[in-house]
Amino acid sequence: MNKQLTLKELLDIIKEGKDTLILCHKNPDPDTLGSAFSLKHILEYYGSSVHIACCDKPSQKFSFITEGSSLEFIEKAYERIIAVDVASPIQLGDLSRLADKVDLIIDHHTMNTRFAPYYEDFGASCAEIIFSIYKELNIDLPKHFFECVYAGMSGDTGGFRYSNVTTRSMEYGAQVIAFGIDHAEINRIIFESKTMGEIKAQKLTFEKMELLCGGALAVVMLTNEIKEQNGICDEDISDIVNSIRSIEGVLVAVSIKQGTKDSQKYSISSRANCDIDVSKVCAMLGGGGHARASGAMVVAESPKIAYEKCVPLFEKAVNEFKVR
Ligand SMILES: [Mn+2]
Repeated sequence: MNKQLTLKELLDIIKEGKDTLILCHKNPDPDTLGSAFSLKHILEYYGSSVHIACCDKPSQKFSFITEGSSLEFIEKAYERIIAVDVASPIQLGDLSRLADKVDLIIDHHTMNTRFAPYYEDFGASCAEIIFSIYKELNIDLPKHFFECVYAGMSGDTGGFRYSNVTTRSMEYGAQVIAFGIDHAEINRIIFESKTMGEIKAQKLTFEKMELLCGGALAVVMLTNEIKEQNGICDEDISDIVNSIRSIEGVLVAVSIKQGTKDSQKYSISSRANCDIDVSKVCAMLGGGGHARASGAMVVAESPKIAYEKCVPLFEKAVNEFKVR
């Protein structure tokens, strides 16, 4: 059983100047990136040197957070490793081999597996935790810190619109904006800007998707064959589940993506538009996340087998909700 840190213990750790590696979750989104890069500012303030790594390359769009870093892992002996917004070792993807070396997890997922000593707070985003830390420390940090925190907060709440938004989310959002960041531009980049590859992937997603449970369940599977034939890469399809989620009448959206490096691994992403807890379905597949946004990794010999492993579970959840 790993230790749960109090805020005081967390602050003491943060103030220790150390050679630090920060790990982001796979398929990096604005919250894991924003949390990592804002935490970097805090750690550097206290004399730490910081490198940030992720198993996947971040989208070019998020270079306002990453400042162009490719987040490649550099093999060396770090004095400490901190994981941000990472609920389980699986979420570290190819870097999951580092999971048992992690010294500290800072996270907001209710289903966190607590694979290392952890500090948790079930707010809307991990960035809210980083901002809480900043508020305790009250130190001078550059504007980039606030841009990163805002990106994380806004990213995980869909621009402060999702059911996970609390009064604290709005208060923190307001307090961050007060530092003079261009919040409208950050939101435009996160929500209203797509690369041509993403647009192509979106078109393909609508062509390939199917509607089950009388239109309440939208499922799309993208295999390596489909990706190759259409010249799209993993970065382009990172957000496809949200495209099919927007269809009127859809209660749950699921995307199944075959692994590029390991074709027997299928990454499942699910989103709920209602009170169906998709994290419970993903838990049956060995994954987890939030009630309305969860994922899992399924190992299967063929796309058909991967599909059969997961889709019936989502169908069952949707059908049970509908008769409720
Ligand atoms: Mn998050």
